Amino acid sequence: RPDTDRAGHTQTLERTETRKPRLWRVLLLNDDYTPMDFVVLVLERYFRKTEQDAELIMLAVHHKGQGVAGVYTRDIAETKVAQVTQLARQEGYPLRVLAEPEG
Ligand code: NFA
Repeated sequence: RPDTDRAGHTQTLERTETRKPRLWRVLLLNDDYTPMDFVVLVLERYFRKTEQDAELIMLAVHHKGQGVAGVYTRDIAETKVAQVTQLARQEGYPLRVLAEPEG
């Protein structure tokens, strides 16, 4: 659609419907070296889990290989991946964190 008419006047089209953004899962992957306490701390600090929920999620990742830390819009999910990866590397841990689209 051109944004001006033949006279050069700006054309507008109102839209009243909004669409929900696609959501992204942030996944934690298991490894043999990252301490369990560090994974729990990450889940509490970056994903706002209670200590009890954080422990359950950490153990699920430990036993099943991966698990969902949280679900966010793309920018927020990518920021959490970057922040957690940076902290893990700073501490010398190989923890892998990634975001994948839901649905
Ligand atoms: N498997 C790690 C250990 O035994 C703990 C861990 C859990 C690491 C979840 C990464 C993710 N120390």
